[in-house]
Amino acid sequence: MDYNVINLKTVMNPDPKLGGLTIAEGERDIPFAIKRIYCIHHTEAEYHRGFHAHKKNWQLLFCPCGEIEISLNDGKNVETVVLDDPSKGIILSPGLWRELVWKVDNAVLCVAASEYYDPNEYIRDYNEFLTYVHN
Ligand code: T46
Repeated sequence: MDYNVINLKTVMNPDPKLGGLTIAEGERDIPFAIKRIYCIHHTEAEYHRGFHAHKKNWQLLFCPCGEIEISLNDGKNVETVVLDDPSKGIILSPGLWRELVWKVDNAVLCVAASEYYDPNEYIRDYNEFLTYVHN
């Protein structure tokens, strides 16, 4: 399936009370130039988001705080990746149906995207997605 789990450079402060800093550079750590970033926050545990695919948009997803399960579907197979560490990122190519499950309250999802927001670039109907990937 067309995704990659990557290790994001993370610098922990020598004083653990000061925490860490995680870095992703466009066209270096990730295979595209970043046009947009967003984050999803204040979501309660066991709630699901997503239920769509993108036609053009590449994305880096990572979870700096908490745990989020990402279920990916390419129209043939379903695979699940758990983001549970700030330094664990996932690069998603276009054409993957995704469902995201918040495993704990207030987990944060950070996303870097290759495209500006365009609602017409989303496929939000599952049958339309299957037709799209099988043609
Ligand atoms: C994705 C997953 C991981 C905007 O106005 N601009 C934006 O750039 C985005 C991303 C969203 N929105 C609006 C559209 C909706 O009214 O924010 C609202 C929530 O978006 P959505 O229902 O698409 O949220 P999720 O969590 O289902 O999906 C989002 C991204 O849209 C999507 O690209 O892969 O996060």
